[in-house]
Amino acid sequence: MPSVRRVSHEFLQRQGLTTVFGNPGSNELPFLAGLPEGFRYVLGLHEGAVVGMADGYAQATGRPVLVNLHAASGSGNAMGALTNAAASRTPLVVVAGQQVRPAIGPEANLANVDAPALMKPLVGWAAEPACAQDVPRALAQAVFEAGLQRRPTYLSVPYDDWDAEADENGPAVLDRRVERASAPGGEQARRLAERVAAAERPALVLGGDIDAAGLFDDAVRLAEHLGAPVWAAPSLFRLPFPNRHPLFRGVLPAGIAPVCEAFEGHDLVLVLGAPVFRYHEYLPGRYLPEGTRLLQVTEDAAAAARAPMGEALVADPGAVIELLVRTLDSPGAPQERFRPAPEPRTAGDGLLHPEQVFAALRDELPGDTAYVVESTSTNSSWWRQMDLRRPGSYYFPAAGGLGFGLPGAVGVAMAQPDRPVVGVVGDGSANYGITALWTAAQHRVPLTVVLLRNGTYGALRWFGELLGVPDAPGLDIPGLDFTRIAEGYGVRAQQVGGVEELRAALAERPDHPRLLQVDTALTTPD
Ligand code: TZD
Ligand code: CA
Repeated sequence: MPSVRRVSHEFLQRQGLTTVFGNPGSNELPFLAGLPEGFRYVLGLHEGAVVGMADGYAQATGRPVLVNLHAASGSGNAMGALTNAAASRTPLVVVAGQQVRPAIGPEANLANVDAPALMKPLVGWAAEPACAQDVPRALAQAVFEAGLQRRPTYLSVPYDDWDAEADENGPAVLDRRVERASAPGGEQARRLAERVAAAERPALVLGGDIDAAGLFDDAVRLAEHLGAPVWAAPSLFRLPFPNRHPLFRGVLPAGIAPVCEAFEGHDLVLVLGAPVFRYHEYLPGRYLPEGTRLLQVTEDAAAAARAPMGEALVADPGAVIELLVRTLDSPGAPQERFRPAPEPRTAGDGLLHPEQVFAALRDELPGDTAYVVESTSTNSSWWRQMDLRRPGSYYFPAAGGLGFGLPGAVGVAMAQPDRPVVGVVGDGSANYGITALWTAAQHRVPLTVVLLRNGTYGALRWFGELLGVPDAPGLDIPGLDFTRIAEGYGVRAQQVGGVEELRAALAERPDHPRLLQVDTALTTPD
């Protein structure tokens, strides 16, 4: 019989999980022994960066990705990054090493005492196989659960298991295939179409899942077919709709009262591919205006179950879009043109306004550029200036956990080598995932990082005002020079002065990573 390791490696190969993002320790080495031809191990120097890179890579490829972490300490370091992967529904398969079986109970050094429990709230499924012979099957389950649930999964494997002989049924996992189809049934489809057809002023709310599922263009078809206004769901992590499209109304504000206000006058709100809703600021009020009904269509059964209002249908939003376009009449709404961006605002004191930076990105970079954004106080400036019309154009840390921006940009760029990728990262955010620069340099990833340096945690200054805390300590971050930090990790860097210098730099297309540091004025997120 082949070893547990051999069967497991072959399973991963057959499933196409051959790019591994990891940071190993002693417990993990036996899994990595004799990795077959075709595997690629992408080393990250900190587990937060490892998971952030894997998250970006998995989102951009749309496929499950293997992550290799070290026991409890490595898994613990990855927790913050996993909050984002859980919220963006990224299928990461985390395989962590464990001490040998006899050493776990006595808590030898590097034993992960209750490994599944450590990770449970953040992953959709976590396990440590009960015996070595169950490892290949459990690994298969980790991969399939990640794909079906669209959530990270976690498998802890005692390192003496890999050398064990597989039992005769072990190789049975090699031929497994697990798929899901979830079009609404006949009666559900009829009711849904009737509800939407009967609405006099329907509105659409689209979540990040729409872009993740490759439904960006389908969403445009549906909106134009219905002539309905479109919002992006609150706490947006991927853009589901062209942001300058005449039907686009922007990202919903992440508070109960303002969301209710936005829906005023609409009798039906159809939410596709989003939880209802990921609010942020606590701004209490009614969930919905009088006379507004809400209907949520999502593949995420947990999101349907936990929503505090409305009806929900757990189904593939793609199948529902298709159904509505096919069965409903179009009012034939006249098509206006895409809205132009306004003149960018300017700032004094030799600083650039973030709007000037974003206008430069918009004008100088190709229309299919993918942006990974982690700059929190510049949110409104971003949407005022950008013009994103393509699928997969925008990624943001889905749970607001900083440390996704730089690693996520590296992962997206590795997944899409032919597409320009730009990380737009604040001087605060950059520190949480800074080690990803090293991986970018080692793999010569052609990534541009635009580092916005305003010397402070800008969004927290704004939040402080909102919460009546104008005098909180620990908000300023002077004395950081990311050109020198980047150079230390092997990434070429440049301090950029004015708009013209920025535009000239952006017009270049180097085949290696680079960082452009821009000193910017402080703005507010809304
Ligand atoms: N730690 C982690 C892991 N995630 C967080 N979200 C925070 C801390 C808190 N936080 C925010 O929510 S925004 C922010 C922090 C520290 C400031 C980010 O600063 P920045 O961007 O320089 O990247 P702005 O544009 O100056 O706000
Ligand atoms: Ca900042």
